[in-house]
Amino acid sequence: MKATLRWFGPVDDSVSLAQIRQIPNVVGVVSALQEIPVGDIWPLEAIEERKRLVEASGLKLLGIESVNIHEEIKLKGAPTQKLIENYKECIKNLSKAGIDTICYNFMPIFDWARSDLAKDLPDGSNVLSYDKDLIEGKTPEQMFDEITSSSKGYSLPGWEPEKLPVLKNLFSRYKGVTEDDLFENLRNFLSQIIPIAEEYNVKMAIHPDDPPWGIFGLPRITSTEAHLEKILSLVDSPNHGLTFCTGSLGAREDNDLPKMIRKFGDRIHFMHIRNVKIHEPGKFDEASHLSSDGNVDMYQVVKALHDIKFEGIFRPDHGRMVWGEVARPGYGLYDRAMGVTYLNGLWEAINKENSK
Ligand SMILES: [Mn+2]
Repeated sequence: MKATLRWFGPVDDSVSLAQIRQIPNVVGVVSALQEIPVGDIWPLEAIEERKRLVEASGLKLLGIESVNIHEEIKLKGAPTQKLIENYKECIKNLSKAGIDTICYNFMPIFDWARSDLAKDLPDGSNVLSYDKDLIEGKTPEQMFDEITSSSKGYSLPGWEPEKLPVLKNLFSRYKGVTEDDLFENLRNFLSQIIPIAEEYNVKMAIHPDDPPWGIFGLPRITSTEAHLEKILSLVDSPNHGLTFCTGSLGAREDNDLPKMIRKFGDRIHFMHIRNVKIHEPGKFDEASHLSSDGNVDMYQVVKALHDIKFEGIFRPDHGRMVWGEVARPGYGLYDRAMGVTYLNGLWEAINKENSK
């Protein structure tokens, strides 16, 4: 498997490509043109420029995270067809630039949610944290305000400022939209874009819900093993696969991650590897990658990846903020570098054990 880090580009990330290049075994980054409004076509020239920048550092641009899906597609609103045509053009342009993996998600309104972006831990580090009691006491607008004001000035994909004024309207439009409706709208999207992904040799990789349960009464369809199984069955194609995020899925104890990795096998195109410490259902902190620091058994996760001969890309999903680093929440250099290094060690041990 190929190790990457997520990189937010030259103006929106505290971490440089030169720093990433020095992490052992990291051969590339996944990146996105988050300055392009959701729903617009990504111009080939802009993609190639990002690629040139990455390659000049000695790294490769190994995937895109993410090409986000416009809310109108998730709602199957009037502009859906035009937006799907735009999405097809994005796939084509990314393919022309040599990109073969695209991450996306189908979460209504909020791409991810936390109650705290910098919860202090006893060791002096801080982490993103989720407490359902704190979330349930808020309005969506309050949560929007709190999350965007703790971003330390970085953009937060999925929390674009233009969403705030339309939040109420979006919520009213999702009223009455069931999980079945959302599956149907996803099927409509996939049935049109997967043939293009096949033709252009691109692997589409849907990211699970984060957290993996419903919030604010919105439907969620990417939270469990049964959900992912149903999603994969919507369109039968090797180009329709998963971003398997152990951090998102791992916030539920009923998700057996190693079992799910073995089950979904070659439909996993992209791995996000992260640990979470579950305090009780609906309450968790992000944790260091070390198995004993959280609820995800990293040895078993990497062993399952070894068993399925995983050859796709992976990245440490998020890290803690350590050693006084100032960075985008979850995306500091230090703890993610430690995470990759730990995963390198697990992989080497499992690989050598199995090649005796
Ligand atoms: Mn993830």
